Formats: sequence, structure tokens, C-alpha cells
Amino acid sequence: MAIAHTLVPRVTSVAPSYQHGQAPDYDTASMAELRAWVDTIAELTQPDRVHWVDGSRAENTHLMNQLVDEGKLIKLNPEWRPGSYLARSHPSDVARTEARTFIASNREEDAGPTNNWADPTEMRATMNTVFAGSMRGRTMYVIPFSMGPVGGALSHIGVQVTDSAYAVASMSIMTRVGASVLERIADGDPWVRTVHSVGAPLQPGEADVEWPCNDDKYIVHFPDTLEVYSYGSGYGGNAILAKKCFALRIASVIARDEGWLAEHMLLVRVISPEGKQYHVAAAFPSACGKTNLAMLRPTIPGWKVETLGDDIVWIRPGTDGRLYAMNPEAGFFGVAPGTGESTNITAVETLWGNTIFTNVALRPDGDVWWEGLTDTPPEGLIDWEGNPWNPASGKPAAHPNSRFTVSAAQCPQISDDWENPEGVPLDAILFGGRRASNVPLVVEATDWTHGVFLGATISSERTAAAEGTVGELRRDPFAMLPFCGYNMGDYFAHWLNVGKSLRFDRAPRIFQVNWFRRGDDGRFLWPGFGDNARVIDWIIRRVEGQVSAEATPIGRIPLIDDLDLSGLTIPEADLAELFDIDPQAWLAEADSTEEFFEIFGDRLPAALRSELDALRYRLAQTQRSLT
Ligand code: SAT
Ligand code: MN
Repeated sequence: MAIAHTLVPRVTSVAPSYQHGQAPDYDTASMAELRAWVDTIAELTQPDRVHWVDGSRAENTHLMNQLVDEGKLIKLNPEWRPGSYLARSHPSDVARTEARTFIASNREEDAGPTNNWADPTEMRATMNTVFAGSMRGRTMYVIPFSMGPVGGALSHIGVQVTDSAYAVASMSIMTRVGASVLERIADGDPWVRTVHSVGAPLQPGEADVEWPCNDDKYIVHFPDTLEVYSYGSGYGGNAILAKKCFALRIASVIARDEGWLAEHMLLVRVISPEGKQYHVAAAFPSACGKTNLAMLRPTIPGWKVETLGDDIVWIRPGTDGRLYAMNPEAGFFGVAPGTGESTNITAVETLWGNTIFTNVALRPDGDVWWEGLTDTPPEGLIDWEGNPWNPASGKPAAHPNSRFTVSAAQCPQISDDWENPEGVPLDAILFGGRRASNVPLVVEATDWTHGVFLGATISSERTAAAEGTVGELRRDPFAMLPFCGYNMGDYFAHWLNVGKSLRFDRAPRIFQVNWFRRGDDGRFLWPGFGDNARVIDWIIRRVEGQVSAEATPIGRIPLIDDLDLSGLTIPEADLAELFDIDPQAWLAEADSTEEFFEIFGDRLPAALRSELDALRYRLAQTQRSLT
């Protein structure tokens, strides 16, 4: 099939004989393999043109202008938001679609009970059917990308082909894209194949729509061959395949085989008043405040937090018995609603410009707005669906899962080490979720195995980040339920094994946190946000062995006097409630954990079953001593 290549003038900063949009002519076997693969996908999907993305500024400018001309992006007023755009998705395509996300492993048991398994042979046939001609009338972009700094020891390369220029623009912010990655491929570095189509081919002369997508959606992972096929959606994790599909689902499989961890975590450097640095990673489900904690501004004097990542962390045991962590992404794809000056001023500052907003509201002055940006909405808003917003309608102006896509380099408190290819040594790992009851503000695990038990048993109220009923309580072990590319029972075992490879005195301490506990009247008991630094302060002092803790059946909790609560007025009763451990309620939690563990059958590590038994025993003891 003849494919027309888009031609844009050549710039000198790219490799020799490499022109914008054109296939590079490196003469190596691995590059020939890449070109052959791209040709195969083009033959299947039948695009009008193939454009190899080189990641240059000129190319990006061209792409953004084209998206504006096509009505797919609105250019925001440069006076308020330079270099920034607003995208409005189709109302049916606003979040990850977990029910349409599949793990097509050769053996069903390798997908495990928490994933939708699909037979790889059948799924390949289905992919060949849905992708056939799916890019007609469109340009197929080839995006070579690196997760982690290009060439870094912890980094991994992928290639995404896509017929969505919006996905190209997003990938260019979220990953390192372009010519330098192709050089690595030409040199023979391994790479992961990812294919994306919005599933909306155009007939000759047919006009395009603002947000092409298809009601039929497939987000398919082939872990045995390290491939991703995503069809029908243009939104977030469904379309930015480097993110959840590659850096979590596929990378978790690579990590299992190579002895490291690919995790749904934020990563920060905490600097104590004495100037000592600590590194903390934290796993919370989507839309539970990872970005806020990643950009924390402590309310207690002397402490400083630097951002390293807000969503994904790759963690490897080092030769010194410690764990080293790296954020493989290059940008933030953060939830806009709830991001404001009082909740996350750093994010607000990060978004000064060069940002793609999706599904937020448009102000009449050409800037953007979302619930929580300011206390009162400005007049004359256009809502996320493009209609004049009526505050009395009860509907939000911005979609609850509306997002900003922005380069991490723009974050005013980004750490100097965020692109350090070696990663940073981890001192503490936090697990958390949204829990209105039962779970205390902070609990320390007694050892690594207990920590893995805490991670494995996280449950959290559903948010708008994925389709489903918001508020419903669901298990989300390690905040990885939607993102683990293999059997979660094996994943728990892998975590236990990684712990064994560490030096006991150098392994990070593990904690469970819950910023979201509520009183009987429904109000939050803990102020959260910048005040979460008070919990981090306690965690660091535990790491340093400076404070003792109270042993409880569920783990170690702070002695209230050890918490720095200076300047806060929290009623004593609220503090007591924040740390209240009700044995009855916890025995019920244990019953529900048993039910949850049962789904893993014999893939559940025996050590976790023992942890559950031990928890019940301790709870029963407490109950006896209270009655
Ligand atoms: O998967 S997305 O990147 O769309 C958002 C999330 O769930 O964190
Ligand atoms: Mn996430």
C-alpha cells in the first residue's frame, strides 16, 4: 500500500537524514524491524498518511495549530494562559473504561481474578477486525517514547502509533518523545509496541467531529508479547498508552520477571528542618490526592517538600540493600476539580501556561475554570460540554474527571533529581485510600510482611477517575486494582520477595494513611492538604527512631503528644475519633478481607493469610480486654 508521508521543512537539531514526519533511515536491523511493524499496522488500519513524530518544537506548533483549525482544541487567551488549550471530549468518553480493559495473557490464571481476561488468539482476531481500516481518512502518527530519561538504566522505551493528534500532544508532555528515542531503538534497545485508534474512520469528504471516538471500546494488553491495543477511546489512560497501559500494566509484568516494582504511586523528597533529605512514595487510588501530596507545601515550619512524581513510580532494589525509585513520566495528567490556591497552590502555579486542559469550563475571557479553583465561580462560564453553564442546574461546570496535562519541569517545587537516571533511595512507603470510617489517620506496619498486608487490603471509595458509582467502597490493593498486568496473588508474592531482597535495616518503612475520615456529622476530621506534613513529620521521626508508637491490633499509631499539631485547633474528641480503632468494625473488615482474599485461591501467599489470622487474634484479645 502506498502511504503519503507529511513533509515539513527540515531542522538541523535532528539526526542526519531525518526529516520531520518521515521515517528515519537508520540502517540497522532493529530499525528495519520497527519500520516493518509500522507498515503492518498501516496496512491494517489504512491511514491516509504516516507521520513519524520527532518531538521538535516546530512539529508541536504545527500539530497544535492543526488541532485548533480542526476545531478539536480551543486556544486559550495567551494573556492569561499562554501556550494553553482546552479540549472537550465526547460526553461518552470521559474516563478510563475498566470494564473494557483486558489482559490477554496466554494462560487465564496469569491474568488473575481482578482482571478481565481475554483469550489472546480470539482477541488478536477481534483486534484485526476492529482496527481494519479504522484510521481511514486520518494521519497515523508514530511516537517513539521513553519512560524515564532517554538511555537511563531504569528507563524503558515504547512506540505508540495513534490516529489522534490530541494523543500525540498529550504523549509529548507526558513522556520523552522523538529522535533521541529512535537512536536507542536503532542501537537495538528493546521497545514495547502500543497501537491506538479512536475508531472513527472518515469517508472521503466526510467532516470530522470535535472528539472522534467509538462506542465500542477495547483496551487490550498482551503481556506475553509486551503489546497494547487500544480502540475507541481518546481519553486519558485509554489513549496515552505510555501511562497506565505501559508504565503500569505492561511494566508490572516486566518488573515481576526482572525483580523490580512498577507502582501507582507519587514520589516526593521531604527535607527536614535539619536539612536532611528523605524520599517517600505513596500509593493512593486515582483521584485520592496523589497530586496534592506530591506537591505538598508543609504548614509546619522548617519542612520542605520537593516533587519527583505524582502518579507512577518504578522501584528497584539497589546493590546496597535499599530500594531506588524513579518517576518514569515527564508530565502530570492531574484531576482539575478541587485544585485551588488553598488546596494545591503548587499545581495552580504549575498550570500558568503550556497546558492542555480537558473537560474543564471556559471563562468568557478565554481562560479556564473548574470547581475548587476559586470559591465563587466567575460569571458567564461555558460548561465542559460547550453550553452556557447555569449554576442553578446543580451540574458541575467542569467534569469531575476533567484534567490538566502539563510538563513536570514547570512545577515550581520539582526536585533537581527528578530526572536522575539512578532514582532516589526510598525511606518510607505509604498506602492510602478514601475511607470515611474505621481507618486511622496513620498506622505503621510492624514489618515488611505486615506492610504488604496493609497494601493488599486497601479499600477506597470510588472516584470519578473510572466509570462506576462514585462513593461505593471497593478493594483497591496497592491502588493497583485496575493497573496490575498479571495475577494479583502473584503480585502480592512478588512484593514479599522484593522485601526479602532488601537489608532489613535499609528497607523503607511502610505506613497506611487516611486523610478522609469523617465524624458522625459527615465532616472531615482532619484538615488534610498542607497539614498532611504533620503526619509526614511523624513518619520521618519514626524512620529516625526518635519517637515511640502505640501498638494496636492493626499496627502502630502515634502517641498524640508526638504529633506536631501546633497552630491547629482540632477538638480533642475529633483527634480521639481519628485514631479510634473499633474492634467490632475491624473484625467485620477482617471478614471482608477474608472474602476478598478467597478470590485468589491458592495464588494468595500464605504469609498474607497468616497476617489476617494474626490480626483477628489481636482484635479478639482486645475485645476481651475491653469487655
Ligand atoms: O488513567 S488515567 O490516566 O486516565 C487517570 C487515572 O486513573 O489516574
Ligand atoms: Mn493514576
